[in-house]
Amino acid sequence: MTAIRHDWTVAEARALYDLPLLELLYRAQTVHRDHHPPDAVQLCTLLSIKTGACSEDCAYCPQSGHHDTELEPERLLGVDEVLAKAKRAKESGATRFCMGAAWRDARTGAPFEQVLQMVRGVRALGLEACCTLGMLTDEQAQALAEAGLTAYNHNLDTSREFYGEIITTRTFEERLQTIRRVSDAGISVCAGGIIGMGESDGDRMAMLVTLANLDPQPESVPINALVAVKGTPLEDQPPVDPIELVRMCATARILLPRAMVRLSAGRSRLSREAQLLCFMAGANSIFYGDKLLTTGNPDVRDDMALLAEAGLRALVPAAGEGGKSVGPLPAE
Ligand code: SAM
Ligand code: DTB
Ligand code: SF4
Repeated sequence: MTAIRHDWTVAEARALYDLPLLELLYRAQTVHRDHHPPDAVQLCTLLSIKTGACSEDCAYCPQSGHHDTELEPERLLGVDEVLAKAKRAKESGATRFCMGAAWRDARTGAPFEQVLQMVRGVRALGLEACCTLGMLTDEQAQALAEAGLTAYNHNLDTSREFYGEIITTRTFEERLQTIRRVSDAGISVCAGGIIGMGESDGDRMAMLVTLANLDPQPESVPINALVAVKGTPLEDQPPVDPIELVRMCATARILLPRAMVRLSAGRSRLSREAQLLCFMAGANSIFYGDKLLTTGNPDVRDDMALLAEAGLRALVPAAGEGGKSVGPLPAE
């Protein structure tokens, strides 16, 4: 069994990332099989519960109020509407329902109570519940834990060094602080980042090393390839080379052996073969549903066909706490 280490260096991570591709894949697959079923993929569905007009200036994000994108802002959705969507996600085979809000920090008062009700409702459907609401106080983290939240997503997005090139309205340190609060409240941490924003390989590795050296390591690590949206400062970034995404997934798998490595934004641009290479590299979770937050995602029928043709199965939460088991693919 590969040990979990919290003393990774950027040089070590780079040495892995730069290995000959087949050697890197072999090592990642070896670690993967030590900790996970070899043929199972977790299906998570995303919903934007509050869209756009965000006060942060994240250069990649179509929802920032600082950029002139074609996005129509929307108020916080009602509890019934969200739970109806969660029910539909469950029926189509998702096991985790993730709710995202374009907030700098989670609201207080009635809107926060509304989110707590959504969390309780999603859990009552038998789904894992995840939220991403921006920065949290200790009290908010505690309240989310009491509502039964399974995981909280809060990405580092990039390295500490490159952070200021992408976001100026908050710091990398503030990001880490919310992650600590979530962890201290007993909620699983989901934290990852984006590639394709103009960062160096060293930045990519520094981000993975920061995540790996958290104790405990995050339960899930989303790896996003930038979706270059018109009107954002990163609109002209060239698409990520799929092989770099494969290398990123493989290095994440080796550094964070137990984490669910989620192949996240940017999947629409990937060929079936590139996605399968990412699974080979240790990615074992995807966003499943026709939309991410505001941008497109592969059609669910295409995803089902891809998984079925490759003989992959859906990961289902085990009864009781902790652990996962493997189930059949959902029927169409
Ligand atoms: N406002 C909250 C926050 O920033 O933590 C939650 C929502 S935010 C949209 C969640 C994550 O989506 C970001 O941290 C970023 O990693 C990812 N994301 C946003 N826009 C993206 C894009 N254009 N391409 C790839 N990933 C993106
Ligand atoms: C994550 O790392 N990726 C998801 C989820 N966590 C919240 C969001 C991707 C958003 C892509 C751009 C959009 O659809 O707005
Ligand atoms: Fe706001 Fe989150 Fe988008 Fe940044 S990534 S602009 S915080 S919604």
